[in-house]
Amino acid sequence: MEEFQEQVELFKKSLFKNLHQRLIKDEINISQYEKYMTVAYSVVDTMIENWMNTQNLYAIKKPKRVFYLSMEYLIGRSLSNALICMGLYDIAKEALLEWGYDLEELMEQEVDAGLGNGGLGRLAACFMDSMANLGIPAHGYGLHYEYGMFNQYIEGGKQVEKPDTWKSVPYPWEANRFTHKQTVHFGGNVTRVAGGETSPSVWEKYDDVLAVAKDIPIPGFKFGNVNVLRLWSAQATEEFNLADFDKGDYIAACERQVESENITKVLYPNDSKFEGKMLRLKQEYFLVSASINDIVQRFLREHGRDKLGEFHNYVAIQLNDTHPALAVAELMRIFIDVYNFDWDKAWSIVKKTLAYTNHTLLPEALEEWPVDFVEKLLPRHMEIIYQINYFFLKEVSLKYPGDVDKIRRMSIIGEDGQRRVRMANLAVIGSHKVNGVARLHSELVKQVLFNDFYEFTPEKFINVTNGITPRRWIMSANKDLTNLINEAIGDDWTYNFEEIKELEKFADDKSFCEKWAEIKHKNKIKFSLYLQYSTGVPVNPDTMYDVQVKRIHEYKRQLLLALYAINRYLFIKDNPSTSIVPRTIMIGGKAAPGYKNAKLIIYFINKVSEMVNSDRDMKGKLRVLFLPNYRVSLAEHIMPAVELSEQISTAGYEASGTGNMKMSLNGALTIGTLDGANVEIRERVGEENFFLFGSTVEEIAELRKENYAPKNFISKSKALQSIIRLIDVDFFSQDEHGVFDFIVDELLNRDKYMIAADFEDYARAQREVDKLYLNKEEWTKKSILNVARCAYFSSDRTIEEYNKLIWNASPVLLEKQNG
Ligand code: 26Q
Repeated sequence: MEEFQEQVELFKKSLFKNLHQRLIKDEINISQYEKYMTVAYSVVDTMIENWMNTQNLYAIKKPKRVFYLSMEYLIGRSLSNALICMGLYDIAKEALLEWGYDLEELMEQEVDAGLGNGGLGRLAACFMDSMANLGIPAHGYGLHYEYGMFNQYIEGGKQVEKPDTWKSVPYPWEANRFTHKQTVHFGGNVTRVAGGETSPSVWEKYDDVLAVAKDIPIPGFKFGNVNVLRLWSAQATEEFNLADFDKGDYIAACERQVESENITKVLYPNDSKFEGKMLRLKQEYFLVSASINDIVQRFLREHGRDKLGEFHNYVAIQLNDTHPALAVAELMRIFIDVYNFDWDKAWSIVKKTLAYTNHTLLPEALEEWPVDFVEKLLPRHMEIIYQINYFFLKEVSLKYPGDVDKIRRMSIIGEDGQRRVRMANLAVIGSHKVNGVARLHSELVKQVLFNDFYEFTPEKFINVTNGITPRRWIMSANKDLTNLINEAIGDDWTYNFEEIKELEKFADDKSFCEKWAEIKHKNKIKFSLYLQYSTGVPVNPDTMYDVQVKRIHEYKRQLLLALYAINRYLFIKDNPSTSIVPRTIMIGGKAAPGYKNAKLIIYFINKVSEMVNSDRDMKGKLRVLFLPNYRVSLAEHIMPAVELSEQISTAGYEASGTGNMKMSLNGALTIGTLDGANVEIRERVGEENFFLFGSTVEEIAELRKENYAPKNFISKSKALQSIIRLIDVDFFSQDEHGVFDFIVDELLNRDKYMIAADFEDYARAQREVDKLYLNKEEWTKKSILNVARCAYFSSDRTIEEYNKLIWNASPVLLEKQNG
């Protein structure tokens, strides 16, 4: 206790020091944001020593290092997580209290670092956390977008995008590494020095852009390790400015400066469709070139030029989807043109260094860059890609002589129509391991997406099921549940998450169950207060919280939930005196700005919401809400309050999903299809603790083969007929005749994602949900079992698997800090 009070005093000192010296303020007239910054700086101060010690330790030990390359990191806020990792949460809370401030209130001041779209970006952030937690010598590389994921507003029911100005206030969590710069080349031309196709070339007359490092510290919890996420920011070079300015054309020089700095201006906001914009290609190469050069330079510093042939023994590079796939060509270029390795030697090192994670089966999301784009921007890389392809296809045709179709399919260059560079083929060919992100997904990767490659090199293809970090998603987001778990089973689970299984013993403990249910209810109240204050919308915590939050996409079938909401609406209308489990259906998520159908779905949900919520017959029985601006910080508020987790994608389309894990680990029950990681969640929690519905992957394939006609299913469903009729007669769009025609037409005539085929079974599963909800004890028991049995979905487990199956790095631990 005394020690605690001492630490509180120390923290207070640190607060005052930072307030004075960094914010240059005294205690009068401090804004809320300045108070938050004062706390943040004080926490950063405590991390700096571990940060430097960790990096120095790595430099001394010279271990194999892991480099994670990703175009996206959806970090969200950092304060709460950092306090927990540094063991400072209660200390800071008390210090602030004595100063007269509320920590939780100040935490709300922090902006989200929203440098990602959705699942893939959030996964990268969870992985950074777990790598630090496990003491793996790892570095993240990404881009420092000036504008991250847009802010979503709903105006007249429609999505409106506003820029995310997260950099308009000082951001305390990054260090400006202005001496750590890399120069990235674009354009120019290539001349061969001597020799054949595999010998070095000289790339010249290119334009240069500087990549300046901004480093974000990533603290672990179990040990004191602090790893670094390095984000590159584009800056014009001085030399090239000078040349231009000397010519006397000041404006032209400024324009070129602005153009090069545009590279890291904005995150592309689409997460499920490839958009072949030149600026995006520039971004991808900018990340790749700056990072790979940084990695090679660090290697040379640490191991020397003589060891370069053993590069792969000290460096593992993980490609987060194909977005950084140019790393294959960039590494080859460096080994061949700069260090004069012969082709075969270089190629063998590159393959042993790189590994690639696939996150999607959607054909429209696969990156295929027009050859003339790549040629223009990266002439030397295009040459190398041709050469890689030439050797690879030679091998393929040795194994399958005369199989021209196979060779056409496996080529890096797509020849139909405009010639394109298939980044997925490049990534597969240049990697020693390729993984999917859930068991089912990895099977489909092998059997469908990359079947030719799988048959060619089966040992290359593996599964590593996704996970989420329990630090942010339980310990930080759900502090009351964390305390209850600690009371019951101690805090071992916070260091070794498998220990959460010990909770299972308490699933039949009546008093524990009551406390568990109480906390869920408290979390529901908290969320309703948060919503009330942030959006002005009241929610009744005595209704079931039925939630679907994720990016809006047709395959995720938010429309299925909206149709089901109408179904409940109609039931209540028709049976006004029948009692029904009261529900609040909440749907949240952003639509890519150019994705018309997704935007229409948002509008539709909002119109249904208007109709339902204004109907007095629905009072206390049904509310439908669209939650605006779903993002990491909102996710942290809602996860602890969810009771029913909607994971209802068409089987075979959701690679994994990670929101499903977040909800389950916060005690929600899942209603879901056999898609992505749902399959594994259900397997682990037990089928009796999961509401399964819908067609399987095989059944979906069968339906497609037989020319799926939604009308065959609609004709058998009175409910669907009534719902569609209501939409068709403009019930939800009375002053806008026909706005939802597209939805009606899609449902009746195409129904690409087979909503009609799954609707009745979904309604059946929802009846099971209602039935169970009436039995509060049973529901609570299942909720506890969901948490107790989901240890597998910790990203610590995921990272351990990546390390065992792909990286083979050894942890280098700073002295134990917690536990
Ligand atoms: C590509 C080229 C040009 C512009 C944008 C893109 C682009 C950007 C982001 C393409 C895809 C993405 C993001 C994909 C994504 O988030 N996939 C999700 O990854 C999660 C983590 O593995 C899975 O859980 C989800 O199932 C999957 O949809």
